[in-house]
Amino acid sequence: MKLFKKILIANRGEIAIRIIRACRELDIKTVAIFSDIERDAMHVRLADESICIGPAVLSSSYLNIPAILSAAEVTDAEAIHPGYGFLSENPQFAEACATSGITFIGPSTETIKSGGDKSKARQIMKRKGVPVVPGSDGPVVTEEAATKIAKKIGFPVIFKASSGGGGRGMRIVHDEGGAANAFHMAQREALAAFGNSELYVEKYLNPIRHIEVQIIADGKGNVVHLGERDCSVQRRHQKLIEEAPSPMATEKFRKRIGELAVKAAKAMKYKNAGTIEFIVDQDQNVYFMEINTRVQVEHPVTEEITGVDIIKEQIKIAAGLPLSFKQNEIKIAGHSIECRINAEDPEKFIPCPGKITFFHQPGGPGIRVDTAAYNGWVVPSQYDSMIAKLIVHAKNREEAIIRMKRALDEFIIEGIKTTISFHKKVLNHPDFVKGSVNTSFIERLASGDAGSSGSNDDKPS
Ligand code: MV4
Repeated sequence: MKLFKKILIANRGEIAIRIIRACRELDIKTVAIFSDIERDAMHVRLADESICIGPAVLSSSYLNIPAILSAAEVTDAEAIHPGYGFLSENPQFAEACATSGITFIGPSTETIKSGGDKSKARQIMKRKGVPVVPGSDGPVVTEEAATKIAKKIGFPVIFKASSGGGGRGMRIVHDEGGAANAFHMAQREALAAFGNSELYVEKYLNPIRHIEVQIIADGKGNVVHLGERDCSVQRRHQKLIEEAPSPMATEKFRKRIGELAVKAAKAMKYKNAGTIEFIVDQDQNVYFMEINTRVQVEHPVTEEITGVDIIKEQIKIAAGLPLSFKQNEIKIAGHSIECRINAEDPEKFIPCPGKITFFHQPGGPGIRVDTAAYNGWVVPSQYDSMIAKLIVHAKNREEAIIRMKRALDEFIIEGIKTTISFHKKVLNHPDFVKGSVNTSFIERLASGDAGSSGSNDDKPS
């Protein structure tokens, strides 16, 4: 029995190719969509069919809901996989698919909506017994109310946009004197970025690790977690390196955070694949931060250590199949690391689009490269600068680091600048080697200060 005859992929780049690969192995035909400037893109070549849906500008192409639905209709696609970014967490898109009789491969419109409202998601978790950082109960409307809560929980606090994410519409406040200004700055930024100025308040925790748990749910009551990923190595809210398992996690910790993630998923009536993001402080307290209602860039590290094909599972669940595994069948094997290779200046992280004049990707044991790049491809300036994900798998963290360094040495990309040399530096850094990283690691590295202060040792001093 075929799950679907044909799926349209509402995305581009490496994730479009990742989805095409899953479809091929499930004997499902694929439709690629592309913008005017992406006629020569690899996802277009690898799909069974392709449709140009408009000019390069996002609102006319990869964010153009009517054009994408028309493309699905004319090609007789029964389902749409949104990938990550673009329309993947847009409740109007999920709803429009349903109205057109097309299966949206992801959670329900309601779940996407609740996940997008960070203040509401926080309230749901609190009510269902998933720990949240001390803070406001729901949105805070006035600067006076925000200051009152801040004084109650104690400074520093952080004002966050309810529609936020990615660090925009966020302000850290160190004392009462700074509260009013920060409140209005955050409001203004949130309104400009998301069209919604609503804020909520949390105690600001630092240093922290960003640890997230992959969950998968079939909508029939089965919710399974696939362990945690440590995404603490990031710069200005852009993740650079992800790994699984977390170097700080014991079996006991994994069970604890995994059970919290399952509880969080159940609280959202979750269906399909999703990620529960947590903040973990130095005493290993775990707090719910956000839920991501899409497949994530870093899903491969979880696939490598669990053997679960997350994209295939998403498609099977969307087709109405129950999960084919139980929690006790999920075993963590070895260690996996992902380096995001961006077309950027490795020191200033400024995008560096242009023609790739030579391209050779690493291979051999334990190496996976998810990319849409090829020799002669022109990296467009209109889209994000990530051009490859280099993923390694080895039997433990030490060997995974050795393998990643070997793979980075083998990776040859000429004609544009990339972040390969940056990754080599991080992989040689004593704090990274120790697994002693937190979300300030890269900023401290850039200031020449990493390793000297504020490092998260995970042991009491
Ligand atoms: C926090 C926090 C400390 N305390 N919340 C940044 C992005 C947004 N999704 C939430 N973020 C944070 N929320 C409290 N109560 C610190 C951050 C944060 C961060 C979180 C994850 C990964 C990297 C980060 C970098 C800076 C700040």
